Amino acid sequence: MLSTAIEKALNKQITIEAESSQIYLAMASWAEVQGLGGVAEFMYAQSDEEREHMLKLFRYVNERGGHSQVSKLSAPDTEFGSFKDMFTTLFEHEVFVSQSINNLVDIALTEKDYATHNFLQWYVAEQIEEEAQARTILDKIKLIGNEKSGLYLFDNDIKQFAMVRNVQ
Ligand code: OFO
Repeated sequence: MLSTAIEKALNKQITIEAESSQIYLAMASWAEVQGLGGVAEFMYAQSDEEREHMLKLFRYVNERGGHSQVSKLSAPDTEFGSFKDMFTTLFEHEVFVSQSINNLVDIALTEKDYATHNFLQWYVAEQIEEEAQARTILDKIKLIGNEKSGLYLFDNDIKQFAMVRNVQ
């Protein structure tokens, strides 16, 4: 059985993961209309992944005798200036999500809920991966600068990231 504090914190994380999915969907749409098909595919895949993260938490809360909540979501930004700005936003968002997961781990320990603590380790590992991936992408973008040919290759390259993560 989940304590009220854990149930509340897990439901807050459900909202954060659902909002992450919306944020990346908005990024997919922006990239697609800019003609960046590879980036768009990557963002569509990220958006799907975030929905999976949300559902995993959702099912866990009910499985442990809590009640998962479907809440109102904040509308994401829909304009990103440049693809570099967009990936910077993605990186910063992942850092924010990692902090939120860390807070959850803290609450699980305070509540002596070792099952939830164990469950959350998957998210801890996932966040390490997602932050590392975003950092690698930003490094590539810095290398390209404003070069058009570089952007073309990058747009092609980034599809690989989405494919690698989908088979993991
Ligand atoms: Fe849910 O992993 Fe990104 O945010």
